[in-house]
Amino acid sequence: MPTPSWKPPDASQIGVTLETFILEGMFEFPDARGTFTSLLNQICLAAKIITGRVRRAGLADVFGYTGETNVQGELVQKLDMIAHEALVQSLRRRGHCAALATEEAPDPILFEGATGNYLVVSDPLDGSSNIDVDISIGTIFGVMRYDKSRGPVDQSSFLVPGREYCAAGYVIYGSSTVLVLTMGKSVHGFTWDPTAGEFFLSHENIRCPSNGNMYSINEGNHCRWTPEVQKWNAYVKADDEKTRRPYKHRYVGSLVADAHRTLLKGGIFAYPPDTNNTNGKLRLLYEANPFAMILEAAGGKATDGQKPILDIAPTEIHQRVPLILGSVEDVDTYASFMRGEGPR
Ligand code: P6P
Repeated sequence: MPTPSWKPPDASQIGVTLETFILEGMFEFPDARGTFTSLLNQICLAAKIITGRVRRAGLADVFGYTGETNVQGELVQKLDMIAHEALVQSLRRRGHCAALATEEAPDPILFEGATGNYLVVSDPLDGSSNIDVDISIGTIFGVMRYDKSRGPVDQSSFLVPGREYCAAGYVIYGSSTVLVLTMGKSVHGFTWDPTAGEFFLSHENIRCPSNGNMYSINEGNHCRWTPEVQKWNAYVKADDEKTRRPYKHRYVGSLVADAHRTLLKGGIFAYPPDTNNTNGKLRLLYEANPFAMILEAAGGKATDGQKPILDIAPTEIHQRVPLILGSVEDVDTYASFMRGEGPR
């Protein structure tokens, strides 16, 4: 990736918008022109629409519930549907996306007449239970190619391992709105500047530290974890200065917020299986896979406790999976406990 000879004094590189970055091939992705770039720009447009609605949720009567429940049996927040619709409309527009699978719809949404050979998976608004209390939420997405020779698109078209995704990203609506994107080789972050109406490069070539001193898990589930997870939990909380323990505990309860912090600062995020969620709680296609692609491209790791998330062959578009992600050393230590070999 060309390193600019001069950098502006401020954090963002004025002039390097997300579109420029893609068009100038800075993602080292040969296809990042034409339809692929246009598809990413449509996702970016949806992010702009959603961030506008999120930022004034309290003023625009979009707090609260629609009264419906989604395919997961979860109460649908008004903003969930607004985000879902923004994604559907922006992706339908250009015809590059053949179909979209999201958490808010039981079956994929097929875009009739689309000529493009891409599919998109998304959680349009992750963490929406935090909307009414102004805690960071986010949009998560993945892009995969669709092989037209395999016939008309349907659910089975989406059932490919995350290793085959050609792009993945998320938008975090936090103290600022940041869009983080990878095409598999590098990870970059773009911060929304409302005065310019653009995402500007602000986090160039994000790398996940090889280890950290924070762990992120819902401690309230302790009694429901397996003995192996409980032993790992005790390990990270034990007092041992030379291994940076006890780790600090940070848990927002919004995957995008917890995973974004772990990507930037290192450490580990874990949503393991428990007696309530025997396959974990998070969704493989549109939560775990996008973050796994991002963490691996940034030098981190993402597993189900043992094997890489990206190698899991999906059987159902809404299937859940245990998700352990973060610094390589911390994820490996967790895995050693799952094998019953954890350090003493
Ligand atoms: P729990 C939010 O509802 C979500 O889907 C993820 O964003 C988050 O990581 C997880 O659930 C939190 O679940 O059981 O800890 O409240």
